[in-house]
Formats: sequence, C-alpha cells, structure tokens
Amino acid sequence: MNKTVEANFDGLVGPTHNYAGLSLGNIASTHHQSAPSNPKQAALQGLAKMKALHDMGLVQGVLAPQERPDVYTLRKLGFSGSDEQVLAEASRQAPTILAACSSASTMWTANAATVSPSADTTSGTVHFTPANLCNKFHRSIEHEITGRILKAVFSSEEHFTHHPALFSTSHFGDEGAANHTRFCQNYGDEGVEFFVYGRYSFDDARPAPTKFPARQTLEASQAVARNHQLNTRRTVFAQQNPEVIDQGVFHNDVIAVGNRNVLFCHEKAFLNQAQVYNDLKNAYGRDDFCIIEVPESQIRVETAVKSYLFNSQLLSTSDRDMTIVVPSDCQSDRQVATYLEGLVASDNPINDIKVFDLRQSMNNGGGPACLRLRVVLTSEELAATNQACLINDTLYTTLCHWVEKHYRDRLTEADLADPELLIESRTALDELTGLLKLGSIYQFQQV
Ligand code: SUG
Repeated sequence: MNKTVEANFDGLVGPTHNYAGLSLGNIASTHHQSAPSNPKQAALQGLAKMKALHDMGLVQGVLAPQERPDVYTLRKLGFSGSDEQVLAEASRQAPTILAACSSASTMWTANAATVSPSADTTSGTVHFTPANLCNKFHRSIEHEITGRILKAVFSSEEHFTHHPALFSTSHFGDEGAANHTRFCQNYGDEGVEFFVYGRYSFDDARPAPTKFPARQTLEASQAVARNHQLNTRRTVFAQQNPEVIDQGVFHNDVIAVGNRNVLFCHEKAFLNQAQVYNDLKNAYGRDDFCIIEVPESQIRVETAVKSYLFNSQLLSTSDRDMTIVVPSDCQSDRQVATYLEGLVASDNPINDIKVFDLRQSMNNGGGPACLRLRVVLTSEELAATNQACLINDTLYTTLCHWVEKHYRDRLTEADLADPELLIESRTALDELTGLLKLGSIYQFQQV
C-alpha cells in the first residue's frame, strides 16, 4: 500500500551530556549551569520515548550523536599536542570553550535541519538543510557532521536532496525545524510550510527582542524555502512575538506546535497573530483548519516556558485523532495538568495524552519536540531509508545495552578534561556506527 507517514527521528543522547549554561535566552540551560548530569539516564529516557512511539505503531528513527569533546575544533582554536594535552590546556585556559566543545546538544534534532517532504517540492524529492545554529558557538559546530549523518540515513539520490547549511553568519541564523511546521490534510498531500523567524537581518527598524537573542532570521527562512523549491502560495512566514523571546521562548517550538490541520499555540506566540492565522487558513484552503489558542489568562507564558506545554508532539493516531506527548513537568504543574484534561475532553482532534520523564534533557531546555526531527516519507522513500536506524524491539534493546555499557551516570565540568571520557566516547560511537550501519562518519574514524 502506498501510504505516506510522518516519521520521527530522535537524537540519541551522547556520552558527554552535561549542564554548562551555554544558551543565553534558554532559561533552563542558564538555571542548571554546573549541576551534575547523568548521561546514562538521559540516553535511556530518550530511548524510552522512542520505544513508546514505535509501540504506538509509528515510524520511529534514531540519529546518532556526534563526537565530543570535539578536539578538532579545539585544535582550530590553537590548542595543540596530543589529544590529552589539548584537553588539559583547554580546561586550564578556556574551560567554557572546552564545555562548548563537549556539549551533547546534537540530541535536539528539531534543530538538526529543516525538512520539506517530496509532496511540497518541485523536484519531487525530500529536501534537507542542516541548520547552521550560528547563534550559539557550541551548536554552530554541529552542522557539518549532521549533514553527513543525514546523508548516511537518507542516502538515495533519487529520493533525497541534501543542501549545505546556510552561511554561518548572524544574518542567516537558522535553527531548523524548531522554527518550521507543516500543515496538511493527509501527510502525502501538498502541505503548507510555516516558517517562523525571530527578527529581520537587514532592517533594524523592525521589532526585535531586547533582552535575549532572536536566533532565526527571516532571510534564513526565505533562503531555505527557495532552496527547497516550495510553492510560494503554500508557504507562510511569520514573526515570533519579540516579547515572548525575552521571556525565554528561544525557539518557536517552545510556544507553538502544529500537525496536519491543527495549530496549538499560545495567544502571544506571534506578532500580528490574527494576520498569521488568516495567512495560514488561506494557504491551507480548506475549512477544517483548527486553531487551538491558549490565552494568557489560562496559562501564562512563564508557565508555558517552565512546563514546556507547547514543546509537545502531536501524533496522529487515526485520520482524525491525535495524541499529545508532553514532558512530566506538565503533570506536576497543577494549572497545566488541568488545562490538558480540559483539552482532551473538548471537541478537537487531540484526545489522548502521553507523559514522559525527560528531566535530563529538560534541564537544558529540551522537551519532547526538541528531541525529534519530523520526516514525512512515502512508502518508497521509507524503503530507501537506512533501515538500521529505525527503532524496533531489537534495536531498542541493543541500544539500551550499548548505553549501559559505555555511559557514565554522573558528569561534571571537571570531568570534561578527562582523556578517558574522549576514549570512552570514541569507543561507543565506533560501535554505534556499526549498529546503525552509518559507515565512517566521524573524524576519528578517518585517520
Ligand atoms: O539550543 N540547549 C539547547 C536546547 C535546544 C532545544 N531545542 C528546541 N527547542 N527545539 C539550545 O539552547 C544547552 C546546553 C548547555 O547549556 O549545556 C543547550 O544547548
């Protein structure tokens, strides 16, 4: 049967997961700076979500983490000698740079790339653009290997088109799918691609946040839309409300989520919100477009940022029904829990809730939606995808054992200079490339 599905590709948490307070504007990251982390638990929490979605009958993939600490970047910054010396000197002279080069931030695959399904593109292929993530140094070093991983998972040139990341300058700051949503009736239909940006690069007179950075620019979103050969009549651009960026909404997926005909968002998500709704309805072109708007009087932006209510996944369980996947923080907040009970009881497609403990990732500002990259695939495209990266019971068990074997259960900033950590990380990743049939994607495998 030729059925088009939406697959979720989650990032496997890497062995160096830690809390370094690297992301100004991301309140959880700042708040947990220097707290000890538990990489083993983080990876197992992520895998449990992947397994649960697979058990729901959905297509669930996994994207490999990257090599960290990134000694190649440290060498480019002037640290030299053996790997051990590079780590020791970086730790002594520039501990924050060592922390940035050790972040396991590639787990948040919503920022890995922007993906346009083949039904939306003139070429009839799925387009991928790795995000340059140039607003944060620790994330700006991800895109090259991200591109390699995506090519190893989606290698067929007949079905998949891979673009390089945009220019790594703040003018073209690009955060990938965290600022991009797609609406459609069925996944296989041509959809409406919705790009949300935080500021204009070439027009200082436009509104912009004043306290925290706006990571995504309009010009970056437009460039991605052009490269992906999208239908301009079915592409909508909207600006994030600068006021909420200043309250900790560093990506649009912290305040809005969409799936098929549903947009679930806070009333303060966008500038000129009524106009944005009109643009979306017009581009969508059918009268079943469903906007679920949450007013400030019911859930304050501050509460939304704390609970990550909108960093949820909306999963289609039938042609009409959807399940909302939320972090356990939504349950512990009484107001949010009550809101969710009302949401599933009222007349809209969302009628079930699934709750996951993602505390390790959440402490760095990464909820359920941050951990996944959505890739809509026809059955032919799915068949052309690297099958070894698709979660099933066996792969889940194998990956849990792999984590148990290689990961530590406690990591602090001082541990990042430990040369053993680098060796452990490389040993784990070398084994992983075999398990996921990725080939030699890492730099350490190329010497
Ligand atoms: O880019 N946190 C990530 C969280 C990304 C969440 N993604 C989405 N919303 N889609 C970020 O700010 C914190 C790392 C540290 O502080 O150690 C960090 O990178």
